Amino acid sequence: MIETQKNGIIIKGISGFYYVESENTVYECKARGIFRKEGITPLAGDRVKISIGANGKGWVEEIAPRTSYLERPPVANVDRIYIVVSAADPSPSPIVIDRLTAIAEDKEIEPVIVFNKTDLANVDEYIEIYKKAGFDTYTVCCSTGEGVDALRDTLVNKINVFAGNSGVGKSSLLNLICPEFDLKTGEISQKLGRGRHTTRHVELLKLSNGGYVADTPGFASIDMEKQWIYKENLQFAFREFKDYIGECKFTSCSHTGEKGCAIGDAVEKGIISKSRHQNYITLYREMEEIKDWERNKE
Ligand SMILES: Nc1nc2c(ncn2[C@@H]2O[C@H](COP(=O)(O)OP(=O)(O)OP(=O)(O)O)[C@@H](O)[C@H]2O)c(=O)[nH]1
Ligand SMILES: [Mg+2]
Ligand SMILES: [Zn+2]
Repeated sequence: MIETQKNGIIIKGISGFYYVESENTVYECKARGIFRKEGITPLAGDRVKISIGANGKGWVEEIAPRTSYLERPPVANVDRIYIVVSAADPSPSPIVIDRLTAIAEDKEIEPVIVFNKTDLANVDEYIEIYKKAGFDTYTVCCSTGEGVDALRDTLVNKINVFAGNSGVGKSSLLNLICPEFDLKTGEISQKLGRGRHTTRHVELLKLSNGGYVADTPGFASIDMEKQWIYKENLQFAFREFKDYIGECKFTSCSHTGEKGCAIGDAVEKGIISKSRHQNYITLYREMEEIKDWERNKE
């Protein structure tokens, strides 16, 4: 049998089939039984070696070690999470942003914050918070197309995931970035109420200038529930805390209001934003509630 070996990337997986993109061709592949035996599920984003038979169908033979992975949505080797926030309709929710930045940081994925719908309201107050925290922020407007070219340039040669509340304009933005994507937008059914998502499965879409993007379904998009962070690690998921960790009066300081807390002092001095610290406390309390057995179930 004639077999060709190729290197590629899984762009989606549907009921046991993996679609692997290699040199601009997509091959339908199955995974070798060895992966199941080893408890490995191939994911979108996996860099793989495939063999292609004479019929053009392939087998996933090898999966390269992952540099990162998200559980929900399941994507491997994500370089950046673009957290899309709309200036209005829906208005920005700092707790959603901070939850997503914390998940990203915990997984060593770079969070980037994108403010959309700038035709509807001013976002300066939020830009200030996130710039101060040390994030790259971008301002775009799908109605006017403003800022889209600059954003597109940042996606090149990377695996990027777009996340954020339903209705913030993720799909609209991706359609402007690459019109061929032709993603459905604005179909949140009024009749069925909130929470009905227009975007459903994970698929990596290839950008014409190299790189991939995944549009993820709305609401909080990246599901926190299955991506818990240990409360002890949460401090490291707030990058602006870094210089102060280890400087508190008590070595066991949780930075949630203890006396002599260096992070609390930096908040008082206005160096760290109040809103970020408040959300850190909220997330810390949530993490405290999670028992170890809950983390280990599934
Ligand atoms: N005024 C205004 N409306 C916008 C802008 N961008 C997107 N919209 C509208 O916002 C609505 C929601 O946009 P979508 O792109 O579907 O939002 P989404 O984030 O993909 O939503 P889900 O798929 O449900 O997560 C649509 O009706 C868009 O036309 C903008 O810059 N300004
Ligand atoms: Mg969408
Ligand atoms: Zn402290």
